[in-house]
Amino acid sequence: MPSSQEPGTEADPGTETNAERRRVAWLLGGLIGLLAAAVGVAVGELGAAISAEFVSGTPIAPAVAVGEWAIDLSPAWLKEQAIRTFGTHDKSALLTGIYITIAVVSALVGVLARRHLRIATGLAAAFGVVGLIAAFTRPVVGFGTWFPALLAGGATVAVLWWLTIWSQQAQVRKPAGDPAQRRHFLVTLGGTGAGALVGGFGSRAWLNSRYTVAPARANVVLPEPAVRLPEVPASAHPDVPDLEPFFTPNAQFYRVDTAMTVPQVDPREWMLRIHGMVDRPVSISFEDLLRMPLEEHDLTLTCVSNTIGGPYCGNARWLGAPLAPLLRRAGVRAGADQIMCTSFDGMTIGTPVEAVLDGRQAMLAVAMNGQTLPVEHGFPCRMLVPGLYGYVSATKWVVDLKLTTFAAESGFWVSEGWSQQAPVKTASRIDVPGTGASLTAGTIVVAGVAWATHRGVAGVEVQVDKGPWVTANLATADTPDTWRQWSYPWQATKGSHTLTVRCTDGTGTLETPVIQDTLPDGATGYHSIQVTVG
Ligand SMILES: Nc1nc2c(c(=O)[nH]1)N[C@H]1C(S)=C(S)[C@@H](COP(=O)(O)O)O[C@H]1N2
Ligand SMILES: [Mo]
Repeated sequence: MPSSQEPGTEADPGTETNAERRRVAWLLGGLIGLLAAAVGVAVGELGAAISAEFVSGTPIAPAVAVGEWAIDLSPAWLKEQAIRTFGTHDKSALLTGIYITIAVVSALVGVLARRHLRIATGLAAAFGVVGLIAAFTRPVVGFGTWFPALLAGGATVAVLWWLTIWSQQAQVRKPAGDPAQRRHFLVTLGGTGAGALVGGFGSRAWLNSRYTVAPARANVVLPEPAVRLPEVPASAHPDVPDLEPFFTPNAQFYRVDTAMTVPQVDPREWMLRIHGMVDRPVSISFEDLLRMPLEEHDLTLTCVSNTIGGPYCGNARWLGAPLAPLLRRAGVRAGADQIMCTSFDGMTIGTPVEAVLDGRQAMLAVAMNGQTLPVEHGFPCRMLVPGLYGYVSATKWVVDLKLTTFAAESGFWVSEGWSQQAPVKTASRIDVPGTGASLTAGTIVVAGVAWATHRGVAGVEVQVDKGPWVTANLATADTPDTWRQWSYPWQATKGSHTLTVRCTDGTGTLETPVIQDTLPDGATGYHSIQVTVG
């Protein structure tokens, strides 16, 4: 093989040009880098599965740890943008982004390794260290957090080193190489790739089968409620095609949280501690909780990140233990105005003490729409306080309630720039027809929902174009803590039209037309849709 070739000269059969060599280096280097990273990711999954199988704790694959760390580090506007762009899929989008980044960077590192092996392996090791640091920033650090990262970093470095050296030393390259060695090398590359795929996905499946509370959840026997609510009358839901049901099915209920993987909290190990500025700290187990008189309560939950007309609002019949008696049992000391709620996954949410003690149905919920709380909605227990946005009231996987003051500390979202106090703002939404719909002239039933949680909805009005506001038909109210559905038979004439909705809350206050962004305490402004009538 010639050691150099004049650029542009015709290559003899059996030799290669610089350009060709460079292409091989890029291809082979990139491939080796990718393979090394794939093995690293797979081994990380394997490490997480091993710790789930043999060591208790919270196993976490390194890429997931990096994702969670990225969520922690990203500013409020970015999280907000992610929720807006990807909605409930924001976590999978982030994880996809992380994997793409790993792929691109590792391919480049593989190319670099052909000339500067030490620097490249150093970079690969640095990546492992990032995973390790991410692991140690997790709220719950144990074997299952650092072990997978260590394993992943080590495997990446080893595979990069091994394959790079082999591909350079052995006679594997055409045309001069030895066909047997080349075959062996290619088979090894293919085997490594296949091994990483099978090992990675296999470990993920193993992890998912080990690290799951689904069986424990299925075993929960919900007790007979001390307070059972009558069925909501059918008239709470206007019978309009495509209008969502009065109660949002659990599977359709919006989900907003920072958890990359849904926390798996074993109800047998779950404990809720109530402490801080109290006379008698209280600890209750899940069994204790189920033995308390549980009450049903209908409540609409809304996210502060919900934009005008947005989907982050759901209504459910919850079952849970009233929180106020528990706080009284603990004896809240004078001056304590905030409950700092902490979840199993380290989320902190500051809830006003006053809201819990003023008579509203604040609860520790264990069931949702007649089913044991779904894992993604906080199993085994979540908090709910009517009238407040989720980020200041609805801690999922809650394990700790510390009585403190707003002056002394802030919860996660508040330290990100959201308001300390956040009552749900009055809002209304047109759900049918959808915006942009093409309709036929005649009677068109317009319908939607309106909420002013804990104040109730007293009226809904619809406006066509710049016309007068006309009263819509309100469906039967459930409680002031739930949304209210409405409908309006519109005599539609041909042309393009704008339909706008507004509502009046139970105190007689009209929804504000002032347009405000979600940050810092919830969006306002009227929801409008555009339709074409032909
Ligand atoms: N542990 C935990 N609880 C949490 C959150 C979170 O990120 N982590 N997000 C809160 C927010 S912002 C909202 S709006 C509600 C959403 O509850 P859902 O996902 O059951 O609809 O949960 C709240 N509780
Ligand atoms: Mo939220």
